[in-house]
Amino acid sequence: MSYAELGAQVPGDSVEDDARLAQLALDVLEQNWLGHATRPSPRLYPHQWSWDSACIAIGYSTWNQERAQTELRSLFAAQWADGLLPHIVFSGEGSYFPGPEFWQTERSPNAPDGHRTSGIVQPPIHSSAVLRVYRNAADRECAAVFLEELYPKLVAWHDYLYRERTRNGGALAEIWHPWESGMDNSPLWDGALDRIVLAPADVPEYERVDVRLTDADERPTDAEYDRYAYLVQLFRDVDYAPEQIRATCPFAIRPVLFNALLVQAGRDLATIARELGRDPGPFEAQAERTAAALDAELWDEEHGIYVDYDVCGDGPVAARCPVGFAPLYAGVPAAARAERALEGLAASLVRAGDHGWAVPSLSTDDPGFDPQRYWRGPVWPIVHWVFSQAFARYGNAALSGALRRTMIDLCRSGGFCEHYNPRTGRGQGGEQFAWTAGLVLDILDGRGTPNDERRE
Ligand code: 9WN
Repeated sequence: MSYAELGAQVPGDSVEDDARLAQLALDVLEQNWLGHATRPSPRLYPHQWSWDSACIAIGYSTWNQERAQTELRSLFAAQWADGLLPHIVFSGEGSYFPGPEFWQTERSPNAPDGHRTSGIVQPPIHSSAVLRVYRNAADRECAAVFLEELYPKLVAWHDYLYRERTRNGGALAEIWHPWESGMDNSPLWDGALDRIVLAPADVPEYERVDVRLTDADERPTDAEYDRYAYLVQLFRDVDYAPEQIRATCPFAIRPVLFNALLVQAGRDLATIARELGRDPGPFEAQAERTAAALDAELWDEEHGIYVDYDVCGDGPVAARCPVGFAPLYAGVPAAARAERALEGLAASLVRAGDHGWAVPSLSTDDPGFDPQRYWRGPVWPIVHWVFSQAFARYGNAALSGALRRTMIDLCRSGGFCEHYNPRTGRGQGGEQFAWTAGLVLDILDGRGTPNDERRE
């Protein structure tokens, strides 16, 4: 089926009881509210996570401005002196592996006083979230104070990424741990992780908590966790010094999704700078350099998709997942290439039971596809949110709407879960999931396009 036919087949939005669903989403956020931030899920993830929080703030933004601002303020309060925005800010309660005693980030001179955090990052969607919160705010005076306060922190975060996470003058950011991608056990990391051969003595002592709390079949394997823990130990051993990690880390990847989000975030940071009367030039230039590098270095002409680059393996990552179309979200490809990528994205859609078109995290015809195992098949709300905006940006309102309706339908029937089975639509992973609720609130708010496409 062609892209155009698929779009034409999608039925129009039929909103049944969106107000009720919004209230349920707000209830989930309330249940996860820690008093200063929102945990992703009551049992599985009892602390604050970086890209979850950005999505949660986007969700709060039209419903509760103060919460949205507090969410982002508390995340950035734990930013490191060198600009690193940690992927977890520990809340003091709740069991999670790896906890602060495993990370030992106090070894780094850059770690913040008074906050316990992890020592790695997550995808940089924060400038986009801050801009969204600012634009949706009803109390303009408070919003202006918020924007002024967050601006230097966002600048430091982007500076960190361009200073520490690029090399040889390149404009694509790299990750040093699968958790930094936000897509922990995606097959995208298999090749790089397979090269890390561990003797038993190399693996630090640890005990998983996740498999006690949720179905082990829906989680990464023990072999993957050994490597996750090994990499953290490696960072810990060099006191989280970025130059040493860059020189020695056996895992370094330039991911498509991470960089696509960075392009949009850079443009949004430029808009914020303009709003505040500062110079947007440096952020526009960074965003356009990263966009150009994505298009020039990561496009795979043979398969018509963008592919991650394995820095240590010195070549493109062999695995291909639908997130390889993420540059569409940031409007990176033009003309024929965009058309081909949109066709490819549309061809990757599957019917999630009776719930409509869904983007699986791995193609259902990939030999490694598993409808339950985390980032190896299940449908993730963040991926739907990204691609509903991608379709909207390129003018396919029907498919954009279809992806939004699917998310609404999945949550209405199965609750706000961590991820969903792409064959049946069954909710899986953690329950009462905050960023699922946050993104659904944004979807219900009817916003279908990235920030720079919107009208004021
Ligand atoms: C590790 C919190 C996070 C999400 C990630 C998701 C999962 C953590 C884990 O949960 O990762 O950061 O323990 O599995 O993969 O995207 O931010 O919801």
